[in-house]
Amino acid sequence: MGSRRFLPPVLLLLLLSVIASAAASQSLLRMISENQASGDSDGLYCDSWRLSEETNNAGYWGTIPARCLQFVAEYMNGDRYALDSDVVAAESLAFAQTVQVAGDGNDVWIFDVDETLLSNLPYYAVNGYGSEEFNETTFDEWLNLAKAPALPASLRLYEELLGLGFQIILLTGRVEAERNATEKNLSFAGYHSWTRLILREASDIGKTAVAYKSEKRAQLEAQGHRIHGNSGDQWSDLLGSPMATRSFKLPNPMYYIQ
Ligand SMILES: *[C@@H]1O[C@H](CO)[C@@H](O)[C@H](O)[C@H]1NC(C)=O
Ligand SMILES: *[C@@H]1O[C@H](CO)[C@@H](O)[C@H](O)[C@H]1NC(C)=O
Ligand SMILES: CC(=O)N[C@H]1CO[C@H](CO)[C@@H](O)[C@@H]1O
Repeated sequence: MGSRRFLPPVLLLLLLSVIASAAASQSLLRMISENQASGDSDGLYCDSWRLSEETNNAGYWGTIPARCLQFVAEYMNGDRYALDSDVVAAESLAFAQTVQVAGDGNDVWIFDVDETLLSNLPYYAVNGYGSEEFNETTFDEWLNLAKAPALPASLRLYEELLGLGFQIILLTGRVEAERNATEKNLSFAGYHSWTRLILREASDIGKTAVAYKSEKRAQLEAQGHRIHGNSGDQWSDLLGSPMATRSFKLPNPMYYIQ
């Protein structure tokens, strides 16, 4: 017979886990309320800030919070960014595989270019990871070097979509004058066989990205294209009417484009 002096093992485990989770939530509270400048609380805060900006809860923001510079630098250079991008690509492919591709050349997948197909991380790494105001002059200089590498997860997805028979349309906020540099680096980075590369024409300058990209999607639909998927690192790549059947948001904690 069991002695009443000892708790049954299940109850003991329950008690221990209650004590452990109470201790964990207390230490969590302590981390949040303690010195806001400490590295730990910055990490915790910045992870929540990142969730907020990725989900568009933050809406427009100009530069990253100053206390998040180290967090964003570590995120962008570490495994987290690569893995987050891999998971987005895997979800995109899982959806793409459910689409009946008709073979009439009208089944379309749209990709944005910057921070979607190509990575400007080498530029942002020497310009404060989004903690500094955007400088169009130095960014355009970088862009014209055409040295942006591919995002590995996007390059794989791109190949898989081509294999499934999708027409790939690239829709970027870059301007016509940058067509050559953009084509050159897309090719050097490994991209090929896109159906169209759409850049801002003179008449598109000054439009918000949402307005410009929605108009281009409307034109594509008017031409008979069915836009199944749309991949972009900005909400402004994806929002607005008409929308793709499914939109896929890639991570980007460095900047926000309206
Ligand atoms: C952009 O960078 C250039 C070169 O460093 C500098 O001369 C210019 O003042 C900067 N512009 C802005 C708006 O910060
Ligand atoms: C782009 O390259 C083509 C040749 O491939 C050239 O004719 C054209 O002038 C170039 N455009 C710009 C804006 O440099
Ligand atoms: C990563 C990559 O392929 N970058 C290339 C971009 O294009 C330039 C030429 O314009 C190449 O020098 C880079 O290697």
